[in-house]
Amino acid sequence: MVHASTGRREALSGGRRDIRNVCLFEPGPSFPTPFLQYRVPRLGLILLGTILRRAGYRVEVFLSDDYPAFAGAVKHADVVGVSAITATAHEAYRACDMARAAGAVTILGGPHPTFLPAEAAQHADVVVRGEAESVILSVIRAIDGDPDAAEALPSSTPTPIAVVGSHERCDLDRVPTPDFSLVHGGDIEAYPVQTSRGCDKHCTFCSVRKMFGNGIRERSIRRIRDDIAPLRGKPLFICDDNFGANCTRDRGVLEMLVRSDLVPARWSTQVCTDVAGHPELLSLMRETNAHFLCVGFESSSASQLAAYRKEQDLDRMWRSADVLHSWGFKIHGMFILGGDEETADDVERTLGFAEKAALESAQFLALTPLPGTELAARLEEEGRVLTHDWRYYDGQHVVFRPRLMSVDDLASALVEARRRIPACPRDSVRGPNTAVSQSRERTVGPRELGTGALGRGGPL
Ligand code: B12
Ligand code: SF4
Repeated sequence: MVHASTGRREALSGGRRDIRNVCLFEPGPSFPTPFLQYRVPRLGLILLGTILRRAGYRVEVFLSDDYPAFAGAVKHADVVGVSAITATAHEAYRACDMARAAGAVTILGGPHPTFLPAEAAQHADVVVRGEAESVILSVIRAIDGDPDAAEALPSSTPTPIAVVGSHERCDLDRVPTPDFSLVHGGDIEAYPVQTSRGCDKHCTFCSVRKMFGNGIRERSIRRIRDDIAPLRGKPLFICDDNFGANCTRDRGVLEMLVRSDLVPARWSTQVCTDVAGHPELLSLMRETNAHFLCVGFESSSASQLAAYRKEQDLDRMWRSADVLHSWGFKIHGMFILGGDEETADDVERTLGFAEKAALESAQFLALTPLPGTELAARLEEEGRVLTHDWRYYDGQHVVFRPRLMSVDDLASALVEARRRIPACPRDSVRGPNTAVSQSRERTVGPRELGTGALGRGGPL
């Protein structure tokens, strides 16, 4: 089923290249964000690296704070694979351009290239769309000159560049246990562990369902135990999209931790407010040292929540904050500001909720039309997207024209939110949020967008 253009196919499979060294890189965003305080990698590159290492390739994974080491390693790399979400796409493209100039064959993957493969293809020899576990070996072998491997790839589009899409969602039990020793420099702050992929909700601003599938795919508890056993006692981040959505099964995961003597030092995860309605699950979360819970509150406005298709209301938000606090969990609230149903007063009420509910920390992100989302399609159609410069798609900049407030109002609300509420758990224990002083210059309005006046602060 491969339809890559003959020219590129020949280039990719013309003779043995003797691929040995594969270098994988997860870039950071172009502007500093509170998240950069944490060395928590996404799991994707580590899983792909594990598959390749097991197949005999020499692999190293570099995280964003390790750019100099990555740039050094590229000189000896045969293949360089770079991961991109939208906020990091600009840096991912720069990294690929640099690797190409150094003579490596380049591959781009992740949510951003998945939704914008033609754009990504301007910077890489191969673009992989969707989940890559089932195709990565064939891609590398095809690059290595194995024509059978090229034929085995599920599909690609007839562009000058091979664009591979796996289409099928992989069986999570066939995904290997991640080998974190691949990460250059080690020193991971919280180890990502994935017990499921996908989501059963339909939030309009989110692309998880398109990327990872409708509904929730689970890894068996036996395989999760294998994943966690080598991480015994270490802090974990359960990077499921919606932990607790399948309460009975998720209780099974936590019971396994207790039974197998694998309770981590502490762990965090993302949950919906519904989790507060499941005391047996909360009790097990407590027993297994769940620490910070990242709760998707989004907005205090009922009509806005309905417009986002977020199935909750302010009452439930209050109840869940009370219940989670009463169990002793710390709460990192996740909010989106600037939806079409929201006025500046609604935004103020949302900030008030975060303060009165005494959330330990909260992220207030500007609504952002991420590629692949229903929101992006609609705002594009309505001509309200102000820029496609992905550097600004980090939730800290306003990149669209809101309906019921001005760009400046929304930009100011982001700054005000930062001033009043700690932006991340670490700030909440370390005292005042130092990022606030820089926030104003990091908030984009229409004029700044035109002039490109913002400075760079990224890792590259
Ligand atoms: C853990 C997590 C975080 C953590 C740490 C992440 C980090 N290091 O960036 C924290 C909380 C800090 C975080 C922050 C943010 N995140 Co986040 N995060 C996640 C989450 C929940 C899990 C990531 C993960 O491990 N996934 C599981 C692995 C298996 O998937 P994967 O890494 O994407 O890899 C697979 C494929 O993408 C592909 N692939 C990936 N890379 C490559 C590279 C190559 C070469 C190939 C061939 C294939 C390939 O193959 C992999 C295996 O199948 C995802 C949701 C999700 N389901 O992925 C959101 C997600 C990645 N985050 C998202 C966003 C928007 C953000 C923020 C921008 C939020 C914000 N506005 O501040 C920030 C940006 C952080 C940054 N790096 O700049 C979006 C990205 C969407 C997009 N198009 O940009 C996601 C998808 C969630 C969503 N609701 O849509 N995040
Ligand atoms: S925002 Fe969270 S709950 Fe909503 S669809 Fe995305 S992953 Fe699911």
